Amino acid sequence: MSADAGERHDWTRAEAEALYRAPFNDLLFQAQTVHRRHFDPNQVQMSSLLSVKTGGCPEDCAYCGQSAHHNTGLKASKLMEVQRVIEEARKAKSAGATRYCMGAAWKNPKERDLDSILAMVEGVKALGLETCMTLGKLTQHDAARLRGAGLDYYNHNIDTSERYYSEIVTTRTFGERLDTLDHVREAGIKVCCGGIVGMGEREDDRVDMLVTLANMPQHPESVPINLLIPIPGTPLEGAEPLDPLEFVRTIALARIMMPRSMVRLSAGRASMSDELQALCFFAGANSIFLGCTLLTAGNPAEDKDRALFSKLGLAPMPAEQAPARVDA
Ligand code: SAM
Ligand code: DTB
Ligand code: SF4
Repeated sequence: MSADAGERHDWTRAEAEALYRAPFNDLLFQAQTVHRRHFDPNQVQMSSLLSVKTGGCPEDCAYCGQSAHHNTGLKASKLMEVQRVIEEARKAKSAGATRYCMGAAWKNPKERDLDSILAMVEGVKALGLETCMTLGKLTQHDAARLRGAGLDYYNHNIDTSERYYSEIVTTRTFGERLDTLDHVREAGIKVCCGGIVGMGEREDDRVDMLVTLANMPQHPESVPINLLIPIPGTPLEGAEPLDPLEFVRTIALARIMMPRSMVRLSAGRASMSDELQALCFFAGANSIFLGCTLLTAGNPAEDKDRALFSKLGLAPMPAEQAPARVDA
């Protein structure tokens, strides 16, 4: 792939910080200008999520209600039947989703589960949906098999800065996350990689997270920016809420630094006002999760999103307009 003239991979923290801290109107104007250069500003891509294996996860991510290390009262489940996953994907497609993202609360997929996982990818793809999976750490071999089944995207977030990572997760390292992302790229699967804000991180952690993403040899095709959903029983249940304008600044910086990526306004929309979401779309977010449940937590109901889209004059983005840029 050849990077276009506006795409950079050599951001310094100082440059990124200066943008992040610019007067709000200057930052949003620049983000919207970059956005319009690459996208129809009134179109938003819609993905739907399904947890195909919930809870009981051996990792200790401080934000997550599915970790076995926290007492959140969530009941762990086994891997879902393939046919049920395909049924759920069909419903999401009729609701307007163009991409289906399936998540499992694993450290990594086990050999005994791979046949079912590959069958889910094949079945969902056969419905005409883009497929995405998030299953934890992958080997090169796992990634190649997923690609062979037709997997379009793999979600694997870096979540925060390298500095703050060890305060959020102790059962794996930031470097292991980057290794899996390399395997995904090498296999020719598109990368979905972003993070969470509102976890008590500093401003420079938000900036550094975006510098890490933007300086990858290829920008992730999808960059989910999640606002922490504080889940009772997790270490972050009482995290100090982030000023919403800092969230908008994070979206704007992601848009400017990764001009051709889909920036997804991800977890946390259920607690956001219409006005805040409108500002995020203006700042360059152009993708959302559709449907009233994320993996385990709530998301706005579809009729609420339809009403918001109508008020803002937004339309769903057809699947083929989402940039496909992997040389496989
Ligand atoms: N287990 C896989 C992994 O960690 O890669 C995939 C599932 S994990 C739930 C996917 C992402 O959801 C996390 O990386 C994090 O960014 C986001 N997430 C999880 N819990 C969240 C919460 N309470 N609030 C906001 N985002 C959350
Ligand atoms: C991502 O960055 N956000 C999604 C998706 N990738 C897998 C997940 C959000 C999870 C929110 C908490 C929950 O539903 O348990
Ligand atoms: Fe497990 Fe993923 Fe939750 Fe971490 S974020 S505890 S890896 S399900």
